[in-house]
Amino acid sequence: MKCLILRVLAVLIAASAGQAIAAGADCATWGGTLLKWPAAAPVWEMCWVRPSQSVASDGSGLELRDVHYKGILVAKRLHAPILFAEYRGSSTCYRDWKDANANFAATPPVRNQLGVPGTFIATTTCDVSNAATASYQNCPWNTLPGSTFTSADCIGGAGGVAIEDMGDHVVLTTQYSASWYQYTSRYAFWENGDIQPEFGFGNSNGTNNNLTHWHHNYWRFDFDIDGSDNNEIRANGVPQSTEFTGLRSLTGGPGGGVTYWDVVTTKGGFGYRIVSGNGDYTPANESGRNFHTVDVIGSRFINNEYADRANNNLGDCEMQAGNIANGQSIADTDVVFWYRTSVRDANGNNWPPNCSGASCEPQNSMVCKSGGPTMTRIGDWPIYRNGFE
Ligand SMILES: [Cu+2]
Repeated sequence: MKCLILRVLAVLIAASAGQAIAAGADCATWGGTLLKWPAAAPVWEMCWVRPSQSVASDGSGLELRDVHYKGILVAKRLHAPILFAEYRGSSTCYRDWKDANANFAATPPVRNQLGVPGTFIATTTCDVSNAATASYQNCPWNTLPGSTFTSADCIGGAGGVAIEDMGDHVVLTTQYSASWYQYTSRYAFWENGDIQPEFGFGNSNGTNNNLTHWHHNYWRFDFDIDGSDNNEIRANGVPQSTEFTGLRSLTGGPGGGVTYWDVVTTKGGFGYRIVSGNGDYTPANESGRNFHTVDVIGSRFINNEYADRANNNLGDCEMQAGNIANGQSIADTDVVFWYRTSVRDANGNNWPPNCSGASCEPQNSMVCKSGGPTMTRIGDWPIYRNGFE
């Protein structure tokens, strides 16, 4: 009873102070399947959506909606609606689709439900692809040396999402295909509030791995810290007032290149810091084709603006960031942060440019590469509301 009185009191105080009242994920409104983790005393709540059901033109991969941490809204939507492959020394390039569920390995207790994984953790084509030139085809990757996977370990033709309770964090994993490419999308949500998105760029049969090429994934992080209004984006701590594009810097800092971005609520100053991962430093426009020239975009939220283009035509190979960052105010409003992770797959004889023999990067095109930022809580979060003391 005492606890209930305290809780009612806390809600009344929060309401009178004009603060949002703590809440959980509302999947009846947002769609998707409710995940509460840990099951007994949840700190994370969200609605998850498999690639085939995701929003945006030709999908947006693994999509998470109405994400809450300890009763406070973190994000309206986390997803990856823009995806490309581009090739060196050829006119070929693709804007890929993101809505074709694909097969990967996951133990039955974690298939499309929260569970403890047991004998192995969710494993994708990217996860097993560690050889320079080998193609392992599809789960259970019968040509993988030493593999113990069997077809019963594979999640099945309809695909889905593995949701693994790892004790101090929960991991959501899925795989989707665009022809021979097999993309891993994975998120870890930690007890302390950290979020780690990971994107892996796999290939099932080796097609086009004789060409040095790049893959680009653009996440769309629609943060809504403690509500959709009154948010702002800071670059190296500096609030941004207008939509922007930017480049990441490994060695920058105050006055120099941007090494981190924050999305915070101006009412309370708390939010998330986004720091690039080690795998994310493939430079913008490394191919020289001028298709991918920015690492991040800060934009104002616009309903149904999920990409730089309204369609997803396979041949539209240029990321037109200026269609998203086109001069609108982003001060103290509903904002979206876009983040590119790219990798390079080298064929062994033409990278870097003008290389020959031993001066070329050895072939690594079938070694699956992955990357992604780390997002950590910053500021003074009101995590004591609504019984989360
Ligand atoms: Cu590749």
